[in-house]
Amino acid sequence: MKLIGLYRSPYVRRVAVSLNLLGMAYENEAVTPFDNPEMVSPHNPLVRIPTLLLDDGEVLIESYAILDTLDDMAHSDKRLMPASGDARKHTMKLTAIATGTMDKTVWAVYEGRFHPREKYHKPWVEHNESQVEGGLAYLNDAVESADVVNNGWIAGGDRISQADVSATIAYSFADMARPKLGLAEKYPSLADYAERMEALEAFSTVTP
Ligand SMILES: N[C@@H](CCC(=O)N[C@@H](CS)C(=O)NCC(=O)O)C(=O)O
Repeated sequence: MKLIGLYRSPYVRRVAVSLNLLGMAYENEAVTPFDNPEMVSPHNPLVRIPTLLLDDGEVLIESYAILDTLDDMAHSDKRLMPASGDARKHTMKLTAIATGTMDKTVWAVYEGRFHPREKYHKPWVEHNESQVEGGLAYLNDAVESADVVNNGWIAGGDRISQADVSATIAYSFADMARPKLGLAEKYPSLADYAERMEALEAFSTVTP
């Protein structure tokens, strides 16, 4: 398999960490759609990352669809999303909040990156940042109520799930992209939990 996209993208990184946890081999092509659109466009009409080239020639896009397919390809013991019931609902919700937090961080970043200075609209950036903080506050509460700062998994259960992957990456990405928000001080339980997760080999081998 070939995973196209830089690990600085939280969506690419959640696919990479998931591939590591699922024990699936892949190569990474560390490109961005802005600097190297010609590397992405032959495979993905939207010219976005992540784009995953499977060994059978099929191409997968959109991280949620990629992750769903990888889980389907994996042995049931390793899947990162529970198959059904309350565990699935809870894991899916935490994962959705984490992914939404990534989206809002990216939107805040893009406002500064792609608009000329005179068109930069600070209230829109602040609106997105407040949504980022809403997502992180929820995940911080989830870490505290599941009592998993030092041990265990954010969605409960006896093994790591997609909620751990996405919550960790959402926090780490927001902290890297918006350092002035002081996120570690505001969400200390999430920060400590993310530090513990980031030390796992599946994460530490694919850093931004
Ligand atoms: N919903 C998509 C988001 C992917 C995304 O926004 N990727 C960014 C890089 S972080 C990108 O390719 N941006 C280029 C663009 O949208 O034009 C996913 O989950 O895969």
